[in-house]
Amino acid sequence: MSQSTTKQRFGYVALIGRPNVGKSTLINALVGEDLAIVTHKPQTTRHSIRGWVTEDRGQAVFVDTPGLHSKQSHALNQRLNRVATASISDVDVIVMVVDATRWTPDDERVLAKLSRYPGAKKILAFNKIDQLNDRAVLLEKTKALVAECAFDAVVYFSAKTRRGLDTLVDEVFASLPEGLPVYPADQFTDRPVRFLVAELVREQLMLQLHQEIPYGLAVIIEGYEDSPKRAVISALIVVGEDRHKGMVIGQKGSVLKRVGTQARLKIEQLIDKPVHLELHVKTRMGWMDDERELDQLGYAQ
Ligand SMILES: Nc1nc2c(ncn2[C@@H]2O[C@H](COP(=O)(O)OP(=O)(O)OP(=O)(O)O)[C@@H](O)[C@H]2O)c(=O)[nH]1
Ligand SMILES: [Mg+2]
Repeated sequence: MSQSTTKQRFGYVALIGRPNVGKSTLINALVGEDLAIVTHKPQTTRHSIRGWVTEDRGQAVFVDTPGLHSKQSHALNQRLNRVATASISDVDVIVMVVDATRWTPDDERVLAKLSRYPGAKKILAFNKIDQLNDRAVLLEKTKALVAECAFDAVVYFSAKTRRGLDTLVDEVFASLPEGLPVYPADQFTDRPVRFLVAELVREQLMLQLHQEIPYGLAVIIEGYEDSPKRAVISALIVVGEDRHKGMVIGQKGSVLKRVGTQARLKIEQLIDKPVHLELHVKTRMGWMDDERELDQLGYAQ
């Protein structure tokens, strides 16, 4: 069949899985942009984020989701699970992302959800094969999982090294219905720059703060003045307890300074111009359990 008569495909593809399996790393690798923040800590992602890939054969709109987890210690965590579950309810393809080196009870819970979506094609996607030692164990696991759930395809890849990614993309396009692209080919996400900027600040906070502190932080952009030469951005870091404020600021402001510098460099890469970034810290007591605060901070219900 010639190119012109080949029907294009279009559809939505949710990436779901427990925290830390590499969903955000995967969407970035697929889209070819740093769209979703990535850290080595679980529960990094807090929003569903769409990023699309446009090719001659059509357009696949990937949806990154928060990691589904059983420890719902705060109202925020419950919202994150709801966001992830809502993201899979109306898609054409569900990609269940799994860490090829480790299966956990949280993976089991994600698997149990899949049967509720009989209308979607399902792909079992083993990530992190660059870290895999024992192929035999993985093949056994694959057999057991395929027996348990009717997957349409199984793929093995590394989002980090990109090995095997083409096969995943082929399987995704093969599973999409016919249709024409809906989103502009010269864009890659429907999230505004302000959102991506706030996330880049939160990424640095997640990386540079320890124990429970990064989980109790949120970032909002309070000011964004854009001119052709530079952007002046003011971001507010919200902490849920007064004692966290000093830790975020650090001795003589050292932590905040490091966070600001690293985040600024990444924001400059994103918007391709010099950035002046101001960071402020404010306590909003118990925001993680306050439904109104969660609304105001932009967390979906
Ligand atoms: N070795 C290796 N590490 C990977 C790979 N993919 C992701 N990682 C690492 O796994 C960690 C978690 O990656 P994320 O992409 O943030 O995982 P996530 O599933 O989005 O996590 P949540 O947002 O918390 O649900 C990071 O340290 C990544 O660098 C891979 O293919 N190989
Ligand atoms: Mg993530």
